Amino acid sequence: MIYEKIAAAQSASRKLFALLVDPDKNDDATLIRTAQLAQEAHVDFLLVGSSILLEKGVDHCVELLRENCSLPVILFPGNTLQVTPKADALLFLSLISGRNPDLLIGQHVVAAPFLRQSNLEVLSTGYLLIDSGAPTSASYMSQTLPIPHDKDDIAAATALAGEMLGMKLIYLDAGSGARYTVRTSMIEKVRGTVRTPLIVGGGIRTAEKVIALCQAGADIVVVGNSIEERPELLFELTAALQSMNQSSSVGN
Ligand code: 1GP
Repeated sequence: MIYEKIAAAQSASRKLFALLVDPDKNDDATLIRTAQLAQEAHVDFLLVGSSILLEKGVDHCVELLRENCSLPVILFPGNTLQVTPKADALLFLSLISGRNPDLLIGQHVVAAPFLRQSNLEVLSTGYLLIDSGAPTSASYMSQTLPIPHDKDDIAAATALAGEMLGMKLIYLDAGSGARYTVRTSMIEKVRGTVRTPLIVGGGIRTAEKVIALCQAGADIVVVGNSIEERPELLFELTAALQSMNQSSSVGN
């Protein structure tokens, strides 16, 4: 089960890398190549989803990824149309930084009976959008205000409420293509407040940033845009994470 893998990695202080794949931004050839690169780079998970899809659904994308690598595929759906039983798991996102009831519980009610019939592992996730210097697709599409980037205490209290509500993962997201990542001080504050595994994404472009976010307390880093722009960067980022994991396991 994917959650067990995440929890075990967290207990062992082993950081995980998730590659975000946007079905609209990839044709079949790129998807196949991405799956192969992800496997070669020892990515831990593939996330599939987008704030909005104009061209394609997730079904075909998930199928192609699964045919071309053995990595677990987790849905990161922008809406209920982006759910397919062909993936391994789904981030069942509740947008707890916002006050849009549809994204706190409404869409979940629509999706729950379908999810029950599928074999998808449902990963209950408290999802926090963090301001990153400019409006993002996620904040616009959700019609919610992100948490101001320097309000560490609000992020921590929100994450704590999510944990108290029983959410198993907390995701701090600056939004795809964010100008700035989530600040390390915010990650530290949230890490010091909740015990759940912490996913951090949005605007990650360098190995130094991957390391800084993990050292601040991220358990899983999610990267999408920068790898679409420069696929070979994947090896730099995963190598940085793996060498950090090695040195922390030697230190233990
Ligand atoms: C967005 O956290 C993800 O939801 C990834 O962001 O595409 O900026 O890497 P990027």
